[in-house]
Amino acid sequence: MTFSPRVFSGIQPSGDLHLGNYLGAIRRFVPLQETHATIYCVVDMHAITVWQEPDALRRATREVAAAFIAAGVDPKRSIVFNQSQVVQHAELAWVFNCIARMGWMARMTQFKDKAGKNSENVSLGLFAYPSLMAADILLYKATHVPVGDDQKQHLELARDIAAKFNNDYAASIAERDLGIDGQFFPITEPLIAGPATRIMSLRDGTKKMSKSDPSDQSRISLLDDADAIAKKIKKATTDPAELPLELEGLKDRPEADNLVGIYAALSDRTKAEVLAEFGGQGWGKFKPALAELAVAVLSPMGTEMRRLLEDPQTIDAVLRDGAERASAIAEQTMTQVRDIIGFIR
Ligand code: AQP
Repeated sequence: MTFSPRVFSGIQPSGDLHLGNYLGAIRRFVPLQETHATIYCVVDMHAITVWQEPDALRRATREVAAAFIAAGVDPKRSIVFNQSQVVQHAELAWVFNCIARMGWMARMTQFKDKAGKNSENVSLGLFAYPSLMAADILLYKATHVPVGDDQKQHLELARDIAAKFNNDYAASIAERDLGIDGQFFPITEPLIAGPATRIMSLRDGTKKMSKSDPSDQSRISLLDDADAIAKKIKKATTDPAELPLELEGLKDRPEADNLVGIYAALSDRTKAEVLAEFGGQGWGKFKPALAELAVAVLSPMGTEMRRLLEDPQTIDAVLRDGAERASAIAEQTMTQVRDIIGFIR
């Protein structure tokens, strides 16, 4: 017997959704609906690991839900909800806080990047973030998680937590016959592939495109209109050389590599195919072509997001319905976890 194929992925409502979130994650959610049971979550409890204005958090939560739907996620086929409505996420995260080791958490590069020199002063939640992420995934016994490359280390930690739980409680799992080949939790596989696993900032090709970058010019927001998208691409930092003919020529040219990667991802081609068309040409040719492509792909989605956001009550109803369906699965897992651990109920 094996775990049935199930996908879980989450996005934080922590600011403007951007092209990196779309290409690295959201866009890939849609075809998975054909092959897997799919659960897509707006992870609002993750967002509050750094300060969020309450009204901005509500707005951003609806914006992420609208992006899922506008990109093609069908909330009838998939479960679409916000994390805080399913309390079992917090409950399982606590159990995992007691499974994960301090040393494992201390190695997380995203915590080090986000805390910077200020690590004494950031929230305990930011440190424990990967444990909540493991709970998000494993509450649904998800077998696959589509994420961008920046989340790879957190996913490895989720695998370590699942393996330690399976091992620590092996006897209890076997006694209750709750395992599949002895495993209560699956060892989840990341789905990280293609030319867009890490989209970089438009201002600095060595930095990840991110919601929390203070410069709006660093990212293409999913709510940018056609004009703003084209302007940002036109102004994107580049080097003076023309585009190379071969992939090898993108080495040590982070900005060129990033823009070619974005073109490849948006046109469903490889970077080599893009260079076969544009190699030898200058930015004056390539940037307008990229702007046209980005506008063609992104602006219908932005328009649909804006339309959906005009009716927040309908979005809230989708999230409530998704939360009910998610809760049914989550409670089943937690009932078993409580028994395995030895909690009386
Ligand atoms: N630059 C990126 N390229 C490719 N994928 C990316 N993702 C994020 N940035 C890029 C993917 O988007 C999903 C959601 O990410 P998240 O909101 O949970 O948190 P994050 O990875 O920390 O994203 P941001 O935009 O950088 O947010 P802030 O600035 O708030 O930390 C994930 O699958 C992620 O891999």
